[in-house]
Amino acid sequence: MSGTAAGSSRTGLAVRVGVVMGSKSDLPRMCKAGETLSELGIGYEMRVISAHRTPEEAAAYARGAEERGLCVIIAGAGGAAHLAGVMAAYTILPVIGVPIASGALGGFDALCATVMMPSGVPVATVAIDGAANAGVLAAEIIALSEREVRERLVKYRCSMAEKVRQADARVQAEA
Ligand code: C2R
Repeated sequence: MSGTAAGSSRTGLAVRVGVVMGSKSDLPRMCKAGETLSELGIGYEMRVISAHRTPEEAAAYARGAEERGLCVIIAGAGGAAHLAGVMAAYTILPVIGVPIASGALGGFDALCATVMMPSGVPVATVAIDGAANAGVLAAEIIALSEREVRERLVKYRCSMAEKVRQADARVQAEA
C-alpha cells in the first residue's frame, strides 16, 4: 500500500489528498471534505485507518503518502483522536486534523487531542466536524503551486459571497 502510486480518484482526477478517518462511523462527517475537494476539482482518496486499531497501517500510510504523490493528508477522528497526530509524526506533508463529535464529550475530547500537538509536529486543526473547511484548507495549500486550483478557489469564494448577497436581498424583500 505505502509504495504504490496514488493513481486516479473515482472522478478520474489524480489523487492529491488523502482523507483518512478512524472509523466508518466518521464517514457522514468526513464525506464533506470529499465533496468540497470535488467541487474544487481536486482528486482524493478516502480511507478508514486507525492509529489505535490498525497502527501499522496508519504508520505505513503516512510514511508512503508523499512517495505516492499526495500533497496533503486530512485525518478525522473522534474521542481520543490520535490519528492526525500519528499521521503527522510519520510524514512531513501538511496534516489537517478534523475533530469528530462522537461519544460522551461531544467532540471537545477530539479537539484537544488533535490540536494540542507538541512543538515540531503540527496538525492544522479545523473546527469540530469541520471537514468541509479541511477540504478548503487542503485546496489552499495546493493552490500555492497550482494556478488552476487558485482560480477555482477564487470562484468558490465569489460564489459564496453571491449566495449571501442573494439571501440578504430575499430577507430584505420579505421584511
Ligand atoms: P467506532 O464508531 O468505530 O466505535 O469509533 C473514531 O474516529 C470514532 O470517532 C468511535 C470513534 O473512535 C475513533 N477512533 C480514533 C482513532 N481510531 C478510531 N480516535 C485514532 O486512531 O485516533
